[in-house]
Amino acid sequence: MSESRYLEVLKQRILVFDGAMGSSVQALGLSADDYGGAELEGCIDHLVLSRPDVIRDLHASFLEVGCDVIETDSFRANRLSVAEYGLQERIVEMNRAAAEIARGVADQFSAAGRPRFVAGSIGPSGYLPSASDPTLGRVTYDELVEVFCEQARGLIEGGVDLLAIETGQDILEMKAAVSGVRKALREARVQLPIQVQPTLDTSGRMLLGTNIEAALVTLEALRVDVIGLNCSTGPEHMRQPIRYLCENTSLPVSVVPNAGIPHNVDGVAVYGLTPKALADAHEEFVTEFGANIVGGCCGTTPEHLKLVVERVGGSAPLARQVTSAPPAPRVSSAMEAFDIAQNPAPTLIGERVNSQGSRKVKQLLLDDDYDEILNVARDQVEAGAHLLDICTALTERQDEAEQMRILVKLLAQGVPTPLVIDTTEVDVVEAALKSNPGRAIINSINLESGRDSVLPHAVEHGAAVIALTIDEEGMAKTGARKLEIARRIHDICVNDHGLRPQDLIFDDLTFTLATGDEEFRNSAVETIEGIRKIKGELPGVFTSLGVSNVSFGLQPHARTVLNSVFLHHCVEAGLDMAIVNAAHVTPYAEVDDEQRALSDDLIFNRREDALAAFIAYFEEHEAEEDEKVDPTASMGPEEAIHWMILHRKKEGIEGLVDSAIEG
Ligand code: THG
Repeated sequence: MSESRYLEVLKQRILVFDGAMGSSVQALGLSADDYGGAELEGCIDHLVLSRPDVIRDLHASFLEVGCDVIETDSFRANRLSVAEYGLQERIVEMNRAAAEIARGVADQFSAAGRPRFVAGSIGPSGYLPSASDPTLGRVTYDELVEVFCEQARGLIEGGVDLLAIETGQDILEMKAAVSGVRKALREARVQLPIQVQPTLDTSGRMLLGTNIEAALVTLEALRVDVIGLNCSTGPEHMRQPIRYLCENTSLPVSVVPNAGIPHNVDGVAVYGLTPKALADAHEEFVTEFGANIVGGCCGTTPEHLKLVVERVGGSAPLARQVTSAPPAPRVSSAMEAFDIAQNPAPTLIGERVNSQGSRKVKQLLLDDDYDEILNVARDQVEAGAHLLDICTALTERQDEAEQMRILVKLLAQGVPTPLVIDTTEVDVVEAALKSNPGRAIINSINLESGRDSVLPHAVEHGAAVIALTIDEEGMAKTGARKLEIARRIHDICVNDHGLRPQDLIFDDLTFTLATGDEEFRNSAVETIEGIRKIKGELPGVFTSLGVSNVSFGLQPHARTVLNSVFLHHCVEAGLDMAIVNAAHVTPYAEVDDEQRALSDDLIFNRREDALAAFIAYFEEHEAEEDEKVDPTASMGPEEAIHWMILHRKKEGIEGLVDSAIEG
């Protein structure tokens, strides 16, 4: 199907949206009868049925001053928002009517070479799915998808040119809205652009704390067509975030501010921004930053838009810097965005919040002690984890998906870190993605399982995917086989599912070197070689590794040393990310020459007796290490407290303070 007219025109010229619907209607002082009776008074979305002429005139007033796009009177026409008026069974009818009215007026004003467009307005539900407050969070993601699908169905039937999901306050709800709109488009067998506009308060964050970087990453990953900001503030507070968007996305950017922040005068919201001030701001956004769409939200009148049209309407968009240098691929939490590949490498993925990798977390999950799991997560973040791997699989219980849902929701509010969803079950992946207000990483798929069931969810939610080099024959053991499998997975993901190379993270796995078995002695070398080949042959993809697998079965201190040296070589070969116990990563610089040499011999399989020599060294030095681990053992209480304060050992200090008090 050919690209939409709207997106085509956007390449040529700046488009001007209309001004306020809500505040314009309020200014008319309509009666209860106009709304269709006392019980419907104030329901602006119902006017499309009771007073279509009023809405038609409002649309015309903006088209007359030269606006290119009018928005349907349907902002709150979803079944949750209009339930208070008992209108929940008339959603499709209302939205269809809203779209037909706007379509009719827009067509009257359209001329050859000067199309006028209709944007189907979709506002928030009034519920906040990410909120911790259960009264606000009482709607599920799946319900929201249906709510917005139903609204979009009416708008599409009425003939809109695009869907505008606007005034977004909760990024998870915006995700659900995009999914709902997509579903309605699929069902109607049409392709229309989706424009998304979160709302930032004066602090630059969405209501639940999402900053503009995270909002961009999360929404762009959903493959929306236009991204921008509307409502809440005047243009002044939008300057920095709009500049950010223009510098960091190649999508068209829209900016639709209020006529300033309203003051309350005798119970009425008064918007003070003058038409000139709005036009000045938009001129800057268009000519300095490269915004593509401008318009007005609450408080903006035809006078405002008339001046905006005169100033910027129809002008050619700026060629933005970003189009020549696409920004680094990122993931996001509910709060912030992070580069997938941190510089310096590697990106650290905290491994502890894992029922299968930590006895403690396993017990906490068995006990449903989520608050304590949150503490484990916070410790990982404090220790330097950029991302958190989370796993809730337990053989003792059958509710992995439900525990995952609860945990994701808790972590989204409790840590600023994007999440890595570690599971082999597709329903668990789904539960996680539907409760995560960010762009997550799915861990993992392989050629044996997961790919065809999990990948559609990755696409739907814009998630990145860790792919293990495992096929029908099992785990690849040589660098060449690891590359061969990675190539197959790459082709399936990119060609069959439409993922981009940058959405793929290959984990070429390693076995432990602790057994000394002939069969596994080259495991580490082959893994390093696999990383080098994958990075060399598959441009744009990332690599990750569960590093501590290499040392399973060795003593703790020996493990941290071997992990550190192995990680060093992997990063040199091109490893981007590592799943580690963030609190126990020993910097390579702290590993001495003798330990490096012993580790290298083992990793690169250079000596027949490499494992024996490595183990012997650490057995010999274990006694010393014990002392190193607790130098306070030989100190008096005061000296010990002093040492601990110097070395920032919090638990130790608390313990000692307690015993000092008792003593
Ligand atoms: N690749 C990918 N995902 C993975 C792995 C991988 N997920 C799981 C695992 N491997 C990475 N996570 C861990 C978690 C814990 C440990 C190792 C890897 C670990 N646990 C201690 C042990 O077994 O000795 C247990 C300590 C305790 O109980 O507290 O070492 O490779 N994509």
